[in-house]
Amino acid sequence: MTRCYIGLGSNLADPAGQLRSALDRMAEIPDTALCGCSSFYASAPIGPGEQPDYVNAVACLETALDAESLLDALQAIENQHGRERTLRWGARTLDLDILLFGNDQIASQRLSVPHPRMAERNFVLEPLAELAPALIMPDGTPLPQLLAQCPANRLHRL
Ligand code: 5RU
Ligand code: CA
Ligand code: CA
Repeated sequence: MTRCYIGLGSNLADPAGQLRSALDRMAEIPDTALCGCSSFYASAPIGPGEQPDYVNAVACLETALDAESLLDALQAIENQHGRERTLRWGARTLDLDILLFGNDQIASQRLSVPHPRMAERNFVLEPLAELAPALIMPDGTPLPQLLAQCPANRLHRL
């Protein structure tokens, strides 16, 4: 079994409801257990353009799937939640990112794990630290060190 951490985000159509529903669906992924979720956080949008505030969280899964099969299952859940892929980095009903997949480092066409920009995003690191405060990244960097170096962005626990 592989312990993985999944980033959840939504800023459209009842974001907290989208995250709750996504957690229910994630608990039903075959050969996979949902073993925890952080608090939900309201967070100012980062990136190009104007868009609504986000609700973000991080969940922990234990899975016997390989990373690509887990990605397939997560993308199916995004699609069930009406995810539209129009603008890159645009507002979305549901975004599910594989942040960490055990200690694997994956660079394939479909997947980059650890998530290549998680160290710059407090809306990822803060909820991850709530679940796993002493986590060590696959490259040996302690999570608390990433947190200390992460740019500030408006974020509060709901
Ligand atoms: C550029 C910089 C693009 C940072 C993106 C989220 C980025 C977001 C999210 C918040 C995006 C990717 N802002 N912006 N939460 N996703 N607060 O989940 F994250 S678009
Ligand atoms: Ca994302
Ligand atoms: Ca994504």
